[in-house]
Amino acid sequence: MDNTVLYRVSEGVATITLNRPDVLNAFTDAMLDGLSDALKQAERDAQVRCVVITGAGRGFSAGQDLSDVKRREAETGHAVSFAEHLRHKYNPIVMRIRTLEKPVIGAVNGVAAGAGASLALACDLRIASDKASFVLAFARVGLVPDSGMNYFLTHLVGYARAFELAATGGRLGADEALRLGVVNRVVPVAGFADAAQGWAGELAQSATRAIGLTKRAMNRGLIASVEEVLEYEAFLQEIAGRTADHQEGVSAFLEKRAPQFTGK
Ligand code: LHQ
Repeated sequence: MDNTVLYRVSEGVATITLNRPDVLNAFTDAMLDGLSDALKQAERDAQVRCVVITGAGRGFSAGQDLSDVKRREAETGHAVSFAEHLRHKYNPIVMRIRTLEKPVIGAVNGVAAGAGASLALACDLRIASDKASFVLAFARVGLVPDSGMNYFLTHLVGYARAFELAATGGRLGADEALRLGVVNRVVPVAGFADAAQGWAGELAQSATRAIGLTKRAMNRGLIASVEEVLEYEAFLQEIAGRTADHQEGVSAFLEKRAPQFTGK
């Protein structure tokens, strides 16, 4: 992993920091590989019970590094296949975030544009600084939204609002994002990192196995029929019901004390 993506684990929380602050953490191939590796590491490490993705400096991520595309085209003498680039680099990252059985928080410290905004929306939860914004930059450069944006934004805000944002390439500020339900929380930029870590810390102390299963259940819920969801819930509850955390949760309730969850 090169230093364009930083990875740190502390008290059950893996923090992945996109680290090309001079260009608002725009993505190069190496950085996308680094992000993918970091997510794999967080997935494998049983100590990790919550993941935070954030950006260094004043941006979250400005999406694809557009100069990098131009540079590669100049070097090779032929056009980069965007379809292949998405299939091989961005899409697997989005799927990894969605299938990772641990909560993933997008800690949107500043502007999130293009595929950077898609990445933030792929996370399960979002906390934004009051300086953050979402820019659906795709239309501004003559492209369609990608990296899951057409799925995530339409589900979050409905078709008409999503379409308007995409078609105009407009900027959605933090407060408006909160009002529309695009982010869960907005906090002042001064205490932002601590607020994000605090929230992640709470999740990392909870019954994280059940939360991972909840993520599976809700992702299925977005696309399945009521009947299928009911059956899937029964299947997952069988698993959750056999966890140590379920036993601990019930014991703590009956003994009128706070539960001590281990994520097992
Ligand atoms: C950048 C970038 C950037 C390079 C800021 N690249 N340098 C997927 C697969 C395949 C192909 C194509 O695309 C995709 C998906 C996508 O992500 S398409 C969308 C790509 N992203 C954009 O079009 C966003 C471009 N950036 C912007 O519109 C602005 O920079 C935003 C609105 C994000 C922020 O504006 P400001 O706060 O005014 O900052 P700035 O524009 O001054 O940027 C700061 C620096 O970062 C600047 O460099 P400089 O040397 O002048 O200081 C920018 O050139 C650089 N930068 N985004 N994507």
